[in-house]
Amino acid sequence: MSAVRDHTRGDFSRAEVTLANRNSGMPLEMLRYDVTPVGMHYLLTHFDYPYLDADTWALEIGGLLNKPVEFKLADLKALPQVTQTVTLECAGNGRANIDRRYQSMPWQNEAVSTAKWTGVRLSDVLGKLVIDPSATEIVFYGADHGEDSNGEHDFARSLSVSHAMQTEVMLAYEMNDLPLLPQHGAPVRVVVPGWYGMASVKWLTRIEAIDCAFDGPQQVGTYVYREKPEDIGTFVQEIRVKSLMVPPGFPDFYARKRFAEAGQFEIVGRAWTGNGVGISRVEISVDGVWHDTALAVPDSRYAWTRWHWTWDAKPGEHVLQCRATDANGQVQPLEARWDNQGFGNNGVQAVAISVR
Ligand SMILES: Nc1nc2c(c(=O)[nH]1)N[C@H]1C(S)=C(S)[C@@H](COP(=O)(O)O)O[C@H]1N2
Ligand SMILES: [Mo]
Repeated sequence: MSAVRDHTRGDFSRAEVTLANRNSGMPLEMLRYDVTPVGMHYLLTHFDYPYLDADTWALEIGGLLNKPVEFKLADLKALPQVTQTVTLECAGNGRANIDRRYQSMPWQNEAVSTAKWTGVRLSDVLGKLVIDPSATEIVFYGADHGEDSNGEHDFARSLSVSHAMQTEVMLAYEMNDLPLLPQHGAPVRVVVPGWYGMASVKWLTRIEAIDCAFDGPQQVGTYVYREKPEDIGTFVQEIRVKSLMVPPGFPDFYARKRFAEAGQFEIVGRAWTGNGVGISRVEISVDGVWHDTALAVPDSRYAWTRWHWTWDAKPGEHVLQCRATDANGQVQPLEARWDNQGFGNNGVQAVAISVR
C-alpha cells in the first residue's frame, strides 16, 4: 500500500516529489516579514483537502461532558475575540538535510512561517461546558481522512486538559485579518503556540474529552522521536530553538548558488523557540568565526525574533552560519541530532556564498 522508502540519500523519489508539489514551503527571503503574507505561509497537509462549507459547518463537542454540544461559526464568533502572532514550524522541517533521509515530505529549511491568528481561546469554549473531572485529554479531529502509520483515520491529535486550558491555545477562524483559507484549515482550526505544527489541527470538526492517553496514528505512530523505528521514543511537542537567515546576495536559478559583490551589507534572519521564553542570543559565523547579532523585539511570546548583522564581505568563497540561544539556555547544535523520521532538526544552517 505505501510507497517503497529506499531513497535515503541522494536523489529524491517520485513519492517525495509528489509530496513536495502538494506542500509548499516559505522561501527563506520571506523571513524579512514580521508576519508571513497569506499565500507564502508554508503548508503541510497529509491527505486531501476536505471540502467544508462555513455556513453549514458545526463543531461537535462530546465525550466526558455533562451533555454533548454543537458550536456553529456564529456561536464561536460570539465569544471574546483574541489575536496572536504565532510562529509555526513543521516538525519535519530540515528532514531532507539529514543523511539517511526518512522518506516523507522532504523539507530542507522552509517549513516555518508566522501568522496573525484571530479566533477564540479554547479555554473560553471549554469553559462553557461541564467537563467530567475524570477527563485527562482533549482530542481534536480534523475533517481530512487517510492512511498513515499503518492506520486509516481522520487526522486527530490530543492535548492534556491542562494544556488545552492554557490561555494561548486558540480556535482560529482568521489568519492575517482574512477568513481562514481552505489550505490552512477553514473554517476553524486549532492553534497551539509553541508546539510543532502537527498539534494545530486544521478543519476542526469534533472535540472529545477522554480519560485515557489518546492513541491515534498521528499521536503515537508518528510525531515521536525515535532513534530506531522499533523504539517507544518520546513525543514531539515543543519547537526546539532555531534560527535561519535570508540567504544573502543573489541566487543562480537552478543550483541556488549564491553570489554577492564585496563590501558591507546587512545579513538578516529570524530566530524562534517553542517554550514562550524568547530568544536571548543569535550568533553568526563567517568561515567559523562567530559574532553576536542585534535582536529586535518580537510581536509576541510565540512569534519569531528578527536579528541582523552587518558583514564586510571580502572577495572569496565563504560559509555563513547562524545559531540561536533561547532564554532557557537552549542552544542550536552545529549538527542535526539523529532522529529516525527526521523530526526536530534544529541543526545550524550553513549558506555558501561566492563574493567577488
Ligand atoms: N487536519 C489536519 N490538521 C493538520 C495537518 C493535517 O494534515 N490535517 N497537518 C499538520 C501539520 S504536520 C502542520 S506542520 C500544520 C501546518 O499548518 P499549515 O498548513 O497551515 O501551515 O498543520 C497541522 N494540522
Ligand atoms: Mo508538520
